[in-house]
Amino acid sequence: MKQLMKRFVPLLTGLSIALTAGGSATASTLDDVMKKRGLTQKDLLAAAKTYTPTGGRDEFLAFASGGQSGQVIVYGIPSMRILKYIGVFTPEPWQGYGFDDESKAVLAQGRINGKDITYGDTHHPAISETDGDYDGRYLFINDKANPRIAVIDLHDFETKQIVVNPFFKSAHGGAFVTPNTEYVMDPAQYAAPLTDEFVPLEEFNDKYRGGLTYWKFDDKKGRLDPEQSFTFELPPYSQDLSDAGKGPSYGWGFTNSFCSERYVGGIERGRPPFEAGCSSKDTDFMHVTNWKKAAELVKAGKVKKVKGSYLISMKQAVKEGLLYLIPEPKSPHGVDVTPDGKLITVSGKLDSHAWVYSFDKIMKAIKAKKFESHDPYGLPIIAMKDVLHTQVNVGLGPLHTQYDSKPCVAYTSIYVDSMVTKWDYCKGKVLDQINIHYNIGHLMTMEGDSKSPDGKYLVSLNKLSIDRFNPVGPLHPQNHQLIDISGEKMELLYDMPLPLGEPHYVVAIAADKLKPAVRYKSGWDSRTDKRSPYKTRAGREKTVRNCDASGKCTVEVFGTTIRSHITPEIIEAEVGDTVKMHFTNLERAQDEVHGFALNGQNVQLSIEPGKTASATFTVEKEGVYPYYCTEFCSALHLEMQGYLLVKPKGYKSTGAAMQAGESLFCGSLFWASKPKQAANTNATVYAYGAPTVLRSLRNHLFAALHNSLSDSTPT
Ligand code: RUQ
Ligand code: CUA
Repeated sequence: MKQLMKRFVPLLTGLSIALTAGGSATASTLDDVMKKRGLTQKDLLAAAKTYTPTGGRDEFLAFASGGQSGQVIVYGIPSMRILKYIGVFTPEPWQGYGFDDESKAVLAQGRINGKDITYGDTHHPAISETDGDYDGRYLFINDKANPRIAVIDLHDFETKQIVVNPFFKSAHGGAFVTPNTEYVMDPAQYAAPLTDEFVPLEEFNDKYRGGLTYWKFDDKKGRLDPEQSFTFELPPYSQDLSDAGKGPSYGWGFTNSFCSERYVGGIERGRPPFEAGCSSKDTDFMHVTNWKKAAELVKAGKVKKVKGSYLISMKQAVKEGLLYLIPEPKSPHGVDVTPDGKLITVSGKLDSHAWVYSFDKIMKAIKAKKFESHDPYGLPIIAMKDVLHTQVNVGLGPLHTQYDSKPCVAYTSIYVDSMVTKWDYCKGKVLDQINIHYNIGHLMTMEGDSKSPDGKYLVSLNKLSIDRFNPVGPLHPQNHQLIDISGEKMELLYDMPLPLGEPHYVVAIAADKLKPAVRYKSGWDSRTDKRSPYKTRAGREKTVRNCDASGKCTVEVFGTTIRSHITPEIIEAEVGDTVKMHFTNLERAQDEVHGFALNGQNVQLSIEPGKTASATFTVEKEGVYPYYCTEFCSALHLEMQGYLLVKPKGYKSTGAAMQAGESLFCGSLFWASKPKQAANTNATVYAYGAPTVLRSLRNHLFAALHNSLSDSTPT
C-alpha cells in the first residue's frame, strides 16, 4: 500500500484536485482554502510557522502551571499541542494518581495538620538547572493556597514528592531555583503567625510574619530535603515573586513584596478595604537575601530549629549581613535577574516603568554599609537611587520580564495596556510593542529565565479569554498566545485555549534536553523509584489469604497484566476482608499501558510497561465486582477482564460444576491449582496453575498475535 501511495503522490501534487461528489466541491488549492476560510497571507504564514505535520515533533516543551487544578500542563511549541496533564496536588485518574497506593503516599505527604488537601493553586513551575542552564531533570511547582512545593521527575513526568512549608499559611513567589538547583525559593505571601496558634489581628505588626524558605534539593536522591532547608523570618510585607542571582549575583536571592504598609483590612469593621490600604505608599520593598552565607551558618550549626526546621530570625539575619531591603515601585510583581546576572528588573502593577537595579551597585552599598534608614524591624534599607541602573517607561501595569537570546533584549508583560513591550535594558529604551488579546499576566520566552535564553518564541499568558473561542458557558478557558520573536518586530502566531485552571506561569525547555523513559525497569514502583516489593513475574502470580488471630483477613493479589490478560481473572474474598492488589505490567513494548478499573471500589490504576501499581481497600459488601483494563490495548482489550467475588461470611460452595459457555481446549493449562496451605502459616495460597514455561509460552503467543493485529492497524 505504501509503495502504491509513493507512486501516486507525485502525480497528484501540483494538480488542483477538485473532487466533485454530488455537486459539492472539495476545495484543494491553497487559494481555494484561503478564500473559503477567509484567511490572509499573514494567517498562512503564521500557520506555516506553527503547523506540525502528522508525526512531527516540537522544538520546545512547555510546562504550564495548571492553576487551581493543582496539575501541570505539558504542551509543545510551536505547535501548541497539549501532550499531558501531570497530576501534582490533585488526584488524576488517567494516571492512577491518587488512586493507587504508591501515588496516594505522595499525596499524603501534602496533608496539612492531618487534613487531606486534594487541590492546589499552582503558580510557578521551575526546571532544575546546572550552572544556570535548564538541565531537563526535574520540575518544581508551588501551591499558593496551601504552601507546598512538589517535585516532578522529568524522567517519567511523575510527581515524586510534596513538601509542606513548616511556617507559612500561603506561599506565592516559589518555585524558583538557584543556578545549580541547590535550593528552591519559596516565599510566603499573606502574613500570618509562623506558629499554628490564634493571634488576634491587633497584634499584626508584632506577631504576624512573612518569610522566605530555601528548600534544599538533594541532587542524588532527586528529592527536597526538609532537614537541610531553612527559612528567613521576614516582616509581614506580603512577599511576592522571587528570582535567584546567577553569575556575579550567584549566592543571592531577590524577593519582591507588596503591602509593606502592613495594612489590615476589615471593611465590615469600618476600615478601608485591603486593596486601598495595601497600595497607599509609593514604594514597597525588594528583599535581598544571601542564601550562600545562610547555608554556611546552617551547616556550622549556628541556626536554631523551630518546629523542627531551621529558622533564621530577622535579628540574626541583620547581624550576619544576610538580609537587606531596597525600595521598589508601588505594588511590584515580577523580579527577574538578567541572563548575565548583573541586573535585576522589577515592575510595579501601579507604575508604568520597568526598574532595573544594578547588582554591582547593591554590593557596593552593602560593603560601604550605606543605608538610607532601617525598617521597623531593624532591617537595613538601601537607597533606591544608589542602586538603580535605569528606568524605562514600558507601559501601564508592567508585570513580568523575560529575556531574549539577543544581548540586552527583554520582554515585559503590560497588564493594563494589554501588550508586550520589547526593550533594551542596557540602553534603557523601548524597541517594539505588540498588542495581545487581553490582560497579560506572565509571559515566557524559550528558556527565558536561564543563563542562556533561546529566543525564537514568546508565550503571552492572558487572564480571561472573553470572546476568543467558541463559547462554552460562563467559565471560559484561558488564552496562551504564541508570538514569533525571531525578527525585529514581534508577530502574533496563534491562540491556544487552556481549559484547566489559570496557568500563571510556564517554562519552556528545548525538547532535545529531555530524555524521558519509554518503560520502567520491570516491577518498578515509579513513585519511590525503586523495585517494588510486589513485583510479580509471569507464572508467579498468586493470591494469598491470611487471617490473624482476631479473625481479620487480608486477601493479597500478586498479579500481572499483558495483552490481553489480567492474571488473576477471578479473585475471591469474604465480606470484611482487606484486599490488597498489586499488578505488574509485563509488557516491554512502547506505549503498551494497561489500566485496571474495578467496579464500586474507587480503584483505577495506570500500569505502564514495567510498572507495579497497587490498590488497597476493604470490601464492605458482598457481591460480584467486575474489573477490566481501561486502555484499548489490543483487539482483545474488551476481553481483558475478571471478577472480584465477595462472598458472605462463612459461605460454603455448593461444589457444583461451572455452567458457563463452552469449555476451552487448553483451559486446563491455565486453571488455578488447588489452594495450598502455606507451610508454618495460616495463609492460603492460590497460585495460578500452569508451569512457568507453559504460561510464558502462552503469553508470548498472545502478545505475538496481538502485535501482528495492531501492526496491521492503519496509522
Ligand atoms: S503571578 S498571581 Cu506569577 Cu503574576 Cu501568581
Ligand atoms: Cu490492556 Cu486493554
